[in-house]
Amino acid sequence: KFHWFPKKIADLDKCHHLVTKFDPDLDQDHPGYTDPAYRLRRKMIGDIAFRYRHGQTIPTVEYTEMEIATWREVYSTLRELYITHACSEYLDALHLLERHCGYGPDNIPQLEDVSCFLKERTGFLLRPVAGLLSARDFLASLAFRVFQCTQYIRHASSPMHSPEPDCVHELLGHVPMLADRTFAQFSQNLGLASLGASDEDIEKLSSLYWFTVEYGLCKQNGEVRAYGAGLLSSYGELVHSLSDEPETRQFEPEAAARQPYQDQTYQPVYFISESFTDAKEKFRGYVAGIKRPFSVRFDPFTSSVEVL
Ligand code: H2B
Ligand code: FE
Repeated sequence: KFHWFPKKIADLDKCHHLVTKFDPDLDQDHPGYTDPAYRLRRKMIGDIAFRYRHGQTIPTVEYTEMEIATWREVYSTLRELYITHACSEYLDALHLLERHCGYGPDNIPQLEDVSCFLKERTGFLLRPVAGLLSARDFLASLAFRVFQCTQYIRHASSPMHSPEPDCVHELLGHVPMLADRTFAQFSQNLGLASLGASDEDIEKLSSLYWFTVEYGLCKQNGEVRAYGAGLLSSYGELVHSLSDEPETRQFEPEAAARQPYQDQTYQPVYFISESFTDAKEKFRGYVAGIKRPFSVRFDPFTSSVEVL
């Protein structure tokens, strides 16, 4: 007996299980907890995600001056750091996004435009989501080259930090990397490995996801650079990760899958990959060790998985 999982891309309409951790309505430490206007705004934007079905155009959000000011502050601060801290794949994609997708300090890009851009680059699509998704649903969508993306922005009182994913994290952290072919394939492989997996394996894959997609570092021309979205969307941790404070280890999937992770403060340890190709190859070996009573194959012509 194994867990239900989506077999075709439209099945992702059923992968919408939110985790209430960090929810501004329930978490007293959330910076928006005592701000009813913020919580109302979140409901309006969240409704777009609840109503969304696969294949529809993602509705535009007219962001307010205050929201754009929050975006501007993060964008300008991070943009300068990227030059010395982000990997080359990230920088190349960011330039394209600035040229073709409305990326810049004065505009919050629209998910529909970004989704069209990614579709042409790597076949990835975005779909709106109202908050933190369960790991199982989140990983399952990656199997179909779909990235579930929040559309609201963090609270104005803490532009440099958000306890939960927001559009700054998605658009500045994840999107540029999803435009890279090798990284996109790595992400999809992680998703495919999660389909129908045991709860225990989902835990391990989440941990792997955490130390690569969210907090990964890589080598580049003798230097270490960041490619993880959690780093590229957080000024403080981006600087910290490349300082000599934290412990760093060579990326090994087995070790990353077992390493406990931190979602409250900076990571105590980071894993450094030689390259995305290297990470992808090592991950292939890891997946071969996951026991499932079936195997899956993605059919790109129909965007569905065959169960073998
Ligand atoms: N949900 C959303 N909306 N965005 C994420 O980046 C995210 C998620 N990451 N759910 C997932 C969980 C990740 O932490 C894993 C796979 O556990
Ligand atoms: Fe993320």
